Amino acid sequence: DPTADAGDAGTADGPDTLVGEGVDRREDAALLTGDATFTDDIDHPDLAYLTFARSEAAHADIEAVDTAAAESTEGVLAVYTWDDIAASDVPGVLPISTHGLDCDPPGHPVLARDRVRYQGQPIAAVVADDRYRARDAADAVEVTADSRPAVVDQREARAEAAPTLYEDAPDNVAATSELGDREATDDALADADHTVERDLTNNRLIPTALEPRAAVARWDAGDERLTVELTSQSPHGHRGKLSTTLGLPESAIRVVAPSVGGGFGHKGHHHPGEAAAAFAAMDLAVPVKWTATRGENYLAGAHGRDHRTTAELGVDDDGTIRGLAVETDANVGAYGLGGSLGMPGWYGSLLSSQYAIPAIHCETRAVFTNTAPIHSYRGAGRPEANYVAERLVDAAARELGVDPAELRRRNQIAEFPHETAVGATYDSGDYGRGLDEALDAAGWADLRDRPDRDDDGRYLGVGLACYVESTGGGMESGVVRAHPDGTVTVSAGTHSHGQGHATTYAQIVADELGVDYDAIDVREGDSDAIPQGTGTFGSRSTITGGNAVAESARAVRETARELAANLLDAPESAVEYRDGTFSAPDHTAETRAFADVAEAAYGWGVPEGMDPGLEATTFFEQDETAYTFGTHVVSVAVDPETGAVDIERYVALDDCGERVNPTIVEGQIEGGVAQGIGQARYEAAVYADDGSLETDSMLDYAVPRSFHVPDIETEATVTPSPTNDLGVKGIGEAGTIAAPPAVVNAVCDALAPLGIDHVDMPLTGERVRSAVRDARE
Ligand code: MCN
Repeated sequence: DPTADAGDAGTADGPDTLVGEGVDRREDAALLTGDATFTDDIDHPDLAYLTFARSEAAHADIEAVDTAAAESTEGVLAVYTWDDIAASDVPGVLPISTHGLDCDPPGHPVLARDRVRYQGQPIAAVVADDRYRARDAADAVEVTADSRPAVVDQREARAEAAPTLYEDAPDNVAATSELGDREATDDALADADHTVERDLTNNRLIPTALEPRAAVARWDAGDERLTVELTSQSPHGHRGKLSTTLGLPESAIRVVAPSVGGGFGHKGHHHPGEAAAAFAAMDLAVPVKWTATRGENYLAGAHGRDHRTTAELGVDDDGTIRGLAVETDANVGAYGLGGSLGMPGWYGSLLSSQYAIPAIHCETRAVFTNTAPIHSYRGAGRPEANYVAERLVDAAARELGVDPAELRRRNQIAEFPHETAVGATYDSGDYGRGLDEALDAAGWADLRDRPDRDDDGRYLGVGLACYVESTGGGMESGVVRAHPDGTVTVSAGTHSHGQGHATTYAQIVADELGVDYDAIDVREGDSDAIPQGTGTFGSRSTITGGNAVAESARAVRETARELAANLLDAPESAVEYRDGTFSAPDHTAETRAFADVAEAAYGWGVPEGMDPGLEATTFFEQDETAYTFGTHVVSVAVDPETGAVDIERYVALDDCGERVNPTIVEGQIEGGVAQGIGQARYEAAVYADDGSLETDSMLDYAVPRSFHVPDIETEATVTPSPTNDLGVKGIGEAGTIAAPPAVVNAVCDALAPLGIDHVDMPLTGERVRSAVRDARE
């Protein structure tokens, strides 16, 4: 029974707690039996369907858009181009944060104005009474365009002769940023006994959520209110962005996120589809649904990663790391979405990984290319940074001929808080213990002692990666409301799209409020019902949302105690609360259940001077970042003839502070590791030179299947975070951060006898085989 009763809650004044228990996820039954409602399941009377006519060219000037044939297709209600938006009072441009940019690029227009900059950019929107008729009509839109040369690689885009996307960014650089101290790093590298350098590619990824992006928009002309149901990680964030794009006040917009089939970062952003559906619903006064196909999601949804980096690490004979110099060109695609153009600027803040590196310098350029916009994909900057640090540390170990675990141990940070050379202040950790326990669990010494090859001639290797992940950040709301019958509704501005907040928030509130777990209902995803929210990304929900609901629960408990004192006719200080019951044994034999107090709170039991009601709202602001950490160890066997990589064992040790629900934590790690293995071994978005996306379907873009992912052995240490009362750190992205370097380090270790010191991700059979062939030549 996946919704097995979690049992009685702990009590506020008592010792039992649900936090720390692996309570079964209460959301799974609906998700697994098909009872959950996803956006594309939503139906309304007179529902119409919107589809885009998209640009085939990656870079072109639009001369004419002929919509006549599309308009005369049966069932078509409207065909829109930019001219229709321009003729309305809707701004029609997705907001972009220009803070810190070297240029002033325009935001992404909902429909292309006079120029397209990536393949798949929407040019016209067709609305019809049926989704297939809409598709047929979209195919009938005739676009006349004058092609421009395209550029897809960020380093080529910086060359003088490269095509330019924006006139005020002639070198295609949107922003250049620096972290750390260049001079100190140059000196440290010059003084170091050894330096190692690597050119690294962090491959471009496409988020593959089960449900592509989708939206259903309704306009109530009487109320002048817009309701948009959509696939969102941040309903209030989407409301704010729709408000800017549509020129409507936020009070006129309600955003509802029903069940969302995975987010992985790309459902935090505003894309043209949601705004176009809203524009059409307001214009036509009918509900309008837009659902991206898988191919459209691949072509024009925000992609992730795509860094090209040159990095140099200095290390002394005794293994002391002296400095790290990093230069990165980050592809940001053709348009900024929200703050995406600034993202490459902070990626370097995790380059110190777990090590006390006295000097680090990182220069990053955010570069426009004729490719789909790039934003965050699970990990968002942290996997890129950790990959650089952990590949370079491995390279240094090889240069010195020392055990890579030993080199790491010699440099691990041991005292906290610790400020790194790139400005991150690590809150707490026990890095040495994490490393040792991971190595023990994996049997590191035995794995290192294996012969180079097994009986089948496969090369054997073992690798590890340590990591540090910044988690949390910003404000989050949490409301706890007790109803007159003693049941409780908890709501938060975060949004669960697979993470299990309905379970973990209920565990937290059950403990803090001392009511039964089953009496607690958790709500997220409705901007009308929840005061304000930031959303779910950056592994922030447990820290911010969790502490917000915890604080509200404590406030409700204290209000209930005050009410109980009145009902029991006892001083508040004499009131005890145990097993959901208030008593004052020194004053009366009477008791009051939490439900009695809740009922009294709404009328007859409220003493003079107290307001009726039993609820509290907290806006929790996290001032300091909490840093999750861990060590992942991987052993592999590599077939030199086929290039096949067999991951024999994968051991993940992670420390996310206090664990609210260790089972959910393990699930999050396993999901993240699967995606990290996807990046390391299979996934890469590939563009042809003319800007056509070659990997525009799941036939060409290789997401790992379950049989590609080994059993992941999870281990944990628990180092509470001093940054918040619950002592928690986030865990939602850890696996995607640790897995890529751990896998690549293991494969490079296996191939070391051939003299191979690096193979770029993804480590497909073809790439590995070519590396072996080149090495043998
Ligand atoms: N948890 C816990 N104890 C902790 C930390 C977390 O019990 N110390 C639990 C939480 O209570 C929550 C889950 O683990 O139920 C994840 O919590 P947290 O680390 O706070 O991360 P968020 O809930 O903010 O989730 C965001 C993170 C991100 S950024 C991406 S991307 C991601 C991810 O989570 N996308 C996911 N995990 C995903 N899982 C699924 N199934 N689908 C996605 O799209």
